[in-house]
Amino acid sequence: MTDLDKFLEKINNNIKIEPKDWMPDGYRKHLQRQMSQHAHSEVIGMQPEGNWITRAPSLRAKVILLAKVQDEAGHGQYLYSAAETLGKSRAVYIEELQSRKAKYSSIFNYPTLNWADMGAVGWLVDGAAIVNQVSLQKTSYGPYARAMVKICKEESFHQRQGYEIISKMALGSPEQKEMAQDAMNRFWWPSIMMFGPHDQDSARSGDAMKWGIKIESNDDLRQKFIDKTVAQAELIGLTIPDKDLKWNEETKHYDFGAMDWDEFWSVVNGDGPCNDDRINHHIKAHEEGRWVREAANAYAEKNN
Ligand code: FAQ
Repeated sequence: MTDLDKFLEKINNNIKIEPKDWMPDGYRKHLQRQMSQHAHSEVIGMQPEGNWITRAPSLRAKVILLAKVQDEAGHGQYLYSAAETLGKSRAVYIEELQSRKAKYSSIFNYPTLNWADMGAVGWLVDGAAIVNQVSLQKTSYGPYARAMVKICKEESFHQRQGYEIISKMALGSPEQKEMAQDAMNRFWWPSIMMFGPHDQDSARSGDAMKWGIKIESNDDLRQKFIDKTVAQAELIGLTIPDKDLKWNEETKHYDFGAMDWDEFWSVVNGDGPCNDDRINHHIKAHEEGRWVREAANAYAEKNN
């Protein structure tokens, strides 16, 4: 039995692949790319919400938002640690982010303009992230699957806090309802684009499905998210900004309109409304934290 046969046998029997196991080069590279992209998304994703911590409308709202943003930092930490088990250091992953070689989720290149956006991000963005991450709990690489379990528990709280904010506004004064609907209008399409290109255009999906990295396809996950979110919007009287959205009795799913893929690729390739701000802010924060990393390393070296 070759190394490849043994590897595929594990995948087919749902046995996790662990860091010291043999793995095909393409498997390692796919995971290095996807897991670091995922880690970068968690950390860059702190910016649009961090922007509102000092302007939260009450102490309660501030404490909740602060806890949520700190959780995202924690998710970044687990994911960088898990990604390091693939033989590449966190410093290299971060250098790839800052030099724009590595991607992070397109959604975080949109601005958060007001408090209703905190509701939309928690409800829709974390809601979409959970659908993907619940599926990734079953991914074939052990450290990634285990990181997902804790992350999913926290994401559920994030989704709830977002839905609470948006519900309060949607059911509040006419002005508040208008703000909630406006946030929904701006975040709906970018949220459903988080799942990536359609399956037939998803170049990475073939190997990822074969190797058990992806358990469900981009389109299947997107459909799951849409199906569960429509009822949540109806419950609080918000309209999903898609005139083609319609329940399909035959498929038992919602049909929905065409996404603007030109916009998607432009944002993914660096030309979204906030790409420059996000990376520049990351570089600045990273530089400001340099002394902490150096002090921690010096301490570790002294005690080795
Ligand atoms: N944004 O062939 P595929 C969160 C790229 S966590 C940017 O389909 P794949 C929590 C893709 O990388 C959100 N790039 O690729 C939170 C590939 O690039 P390449 C992050 C995208 O990997 C909430 C190319 O397009 N979650 O939000 C996007 O098989 C609030 C072709 O695409 C994850 O990262 C996109 N949306 O599938 C935090 C989940 N979509 O290789 C703070 C893990 C595609 O040409 C606040 N990742 N691309 O350079 C995945 O599940 C997968 O990587 C996909 C893409 C599904 C994102």
